[in-house]
Amino acid sequence: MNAREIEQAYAAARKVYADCGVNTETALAALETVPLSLQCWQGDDVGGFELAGAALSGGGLAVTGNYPGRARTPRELRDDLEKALALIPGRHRVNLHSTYGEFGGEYVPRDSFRPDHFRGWVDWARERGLGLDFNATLFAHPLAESGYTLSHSDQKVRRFWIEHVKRCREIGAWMGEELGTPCGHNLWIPDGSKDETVSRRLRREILRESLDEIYTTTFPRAALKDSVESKLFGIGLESFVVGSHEFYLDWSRNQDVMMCLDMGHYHPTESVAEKISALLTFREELLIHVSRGVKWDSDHVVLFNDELVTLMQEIVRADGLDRVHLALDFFDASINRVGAWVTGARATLKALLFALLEPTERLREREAAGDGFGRLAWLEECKALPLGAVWNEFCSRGRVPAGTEWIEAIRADEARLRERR
Ligand code: RNT
Ligand code: ZN
Repeated sequence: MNAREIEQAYAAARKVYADCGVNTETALAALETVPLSLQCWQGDDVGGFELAGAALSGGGLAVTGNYPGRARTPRELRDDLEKALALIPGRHRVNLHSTYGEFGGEYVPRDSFRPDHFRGWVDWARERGLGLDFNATLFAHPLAESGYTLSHSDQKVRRFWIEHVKRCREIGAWMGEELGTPCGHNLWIPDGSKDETVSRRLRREILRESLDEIYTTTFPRAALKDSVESKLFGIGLESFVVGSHEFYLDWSRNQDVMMCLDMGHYHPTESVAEKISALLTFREELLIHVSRGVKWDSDHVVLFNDELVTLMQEIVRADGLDRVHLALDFFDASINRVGAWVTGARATLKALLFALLEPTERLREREAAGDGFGRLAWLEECKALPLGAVWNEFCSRGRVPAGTEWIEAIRADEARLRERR
């Protein structure tokens, strides 16, 4: 598709939307302001660069597949991120786990991580105008093996993890200050158990104490934005997860800490989209981990499907675009990893554009008039409006490939990845 074809198709689409009362220029302008946070861990199967760490183990997460080309060094990972970002329209952020520091060939225990271990990332991000987000890492570690970290009953183990999270929040705040854009620090812990657990209340009391201690330290909001992420179950954590939705919802109510809702962390028929308006009634901000659950997996590459579209509609309809942060969270080692990033990120932005192009005012009028049929019929008509033409225009303005060209760009990059062993 050449520039002229994109332009012509867009001009026609603009008219179709205008006839429905939608201004495509307003939608494009809004979409441009939305950053996605790209998860570094898609590039190396949640491996990280800790000497002892290497591969992900336990902790309720599982990465499957052995497609060639896994990034093995920070340099390779940054190269791959750049390749991905060059195919995603808009200005975005990079989300790091603490185990992705540059530790100079030395084993640094997690309770001793420091900002200078992340100097290389910050310099890189600054040069490219990217914001950074950050995550404490409480899995893939001998002290997480028992299945408990911040809710561990052994005081020594618990201290280790409390200290780790404290250091990660400090590092995050430092990143936010260095880059002049608040760093989102998200906390997810794998605590829980495969089978019937009797002392559930005890575990939750311990977790509460740990959190209370960690979050007494506060940082300027311009530097750090905290969030806590709940989960229903994980692999090997089928019966009990300490940090459940209700637990964090209640705990964070009186804290300056956002809820993080991961789209793969709820009952399969439970809608994360439906929670947006409830949470925005009481909270200033939220974090969404954009993911796709497939049966018992919660981390498939995101696609433009009903869950994603409904989520975006709820954010837009609730006027929550600047209060809901979007971070991608999936990892697939069975396909080209750069391709996975780009597929998920483009799907997310395209779903958001779909929501921004909704004739919401018309729908609200129908609704207010009690015209249920009219509302349904209009919702149905929206599905066949020329989204693709507006999307291509967005890509073209953002100087990234429109149409299917990005697929060829991923293929052309295969040889570079295959050299890695
Ligand atoms: C795990 C959570 C968490 C992780 C990342 C790697 O179930 O979704 O967000 O995916 O921290
Ligand atoms: Zn998540």
